Amino acid sequence: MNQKKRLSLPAWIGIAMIAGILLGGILWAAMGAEAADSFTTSYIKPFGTIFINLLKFVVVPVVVLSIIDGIVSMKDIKKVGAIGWKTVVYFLVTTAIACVIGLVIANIFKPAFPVLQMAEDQAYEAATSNLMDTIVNIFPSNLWESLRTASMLQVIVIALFFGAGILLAGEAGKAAADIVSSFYAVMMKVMMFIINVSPIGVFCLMTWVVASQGPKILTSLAIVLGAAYLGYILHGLLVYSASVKVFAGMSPLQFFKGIFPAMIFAFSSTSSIATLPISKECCDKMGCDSEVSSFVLPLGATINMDGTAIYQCVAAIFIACCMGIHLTMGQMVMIVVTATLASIGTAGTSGAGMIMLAMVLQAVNIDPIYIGLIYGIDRLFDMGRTTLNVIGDASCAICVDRWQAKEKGKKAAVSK
Ligand code: DAS
Repeated sequence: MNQKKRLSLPAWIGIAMIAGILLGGILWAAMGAEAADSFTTSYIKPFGTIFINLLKFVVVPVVVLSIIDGIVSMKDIKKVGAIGWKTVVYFLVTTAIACVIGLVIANIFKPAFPVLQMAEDQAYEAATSNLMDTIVNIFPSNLWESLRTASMLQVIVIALFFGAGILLAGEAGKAAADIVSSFYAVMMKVMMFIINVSPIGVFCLMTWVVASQGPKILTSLAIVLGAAYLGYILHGLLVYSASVKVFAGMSPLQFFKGIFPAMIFAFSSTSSIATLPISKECCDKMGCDSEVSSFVLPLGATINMDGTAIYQCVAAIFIACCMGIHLTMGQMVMIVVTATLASIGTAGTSGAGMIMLAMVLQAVNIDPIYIGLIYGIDRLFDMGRTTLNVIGDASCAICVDRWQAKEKGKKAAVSK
């Protein structure tokens, strides 16, 4: 009996996005902006709010568990020694550069971002604390209060401490590591369920945005999407080309040709974890030692997300701009710090980065509900950011592998 072919999630998200745009446009044209905004805000947006609330509900446990799980997965760091530390340093430096690129591009595109009339009725209290207060406030004084209030930087610091504690506890921490790993697997199932019902959220939020802002918002969405992709491309061409050239002596063209099959799969699947087998095969074909790629790639798919970091910086600036919010330099730095740390907590699965965006927005006091402005096209953002994430993991594997080979060569020369 022929199995009825079910539509894939991306197809449903695409249908929901188009249906939302059409319904929003019809309501805007038929009722006028004000009436359409009032109608959709009263009867349609609440269902989108439910979806964003579900995202906010999972963000704290997902961040805590994924960071702890990511740190604990480095338990072999003592075994792989130099590989481990080189890998973590490479990840953190490239992700921080990605955030800066994202911020610079977002600020260049800022004049083209719209200030939406909803900004007038949002009394926004800019974060008034100075940088030193911000740094002090990153460190939690009360575990439960940090978790209850979703103070995301404090949540991350808590996760880092517990992850390090489990690592340092050795055998005594093993039971805790297993519990974290089990809870993380459960939490990922919960998150994937929320992602799977996301077409409902996409439809409702897209309808509300287009009905209240008019079809002109689509131009703004195209601009912010273009800004993110410009960031993806610049980071990939500048940072990874320079890395493989300088640290691995490999021609960028040879590298991108070698990783191309993984790029295509990442772009279509929007999942770094699902792309792992192809990334591994590409790196091994480029001569990467299997021990290095077997350590770097899975770790990278868990904690290295340069594309996601760029997306979060660009999206945070876009949403702030739409809300008529001027972010200070201190808040931009806060976005870089939060996006870098958020990328560690982002799972290598479809749509995970958008969930972490809620965390970045909360760090600068912006209500995550305004993710709804761009959520309808998140899949389009995700295709590019996942591709960049995968390229970043592969470039790290190639560079660390060549560093190791050079060091082994030097040691051999010295011992002669
Ligand atoms: N889709 C995620 C990945 O697999 C990235 C993201 O959602 O930001 O890397």
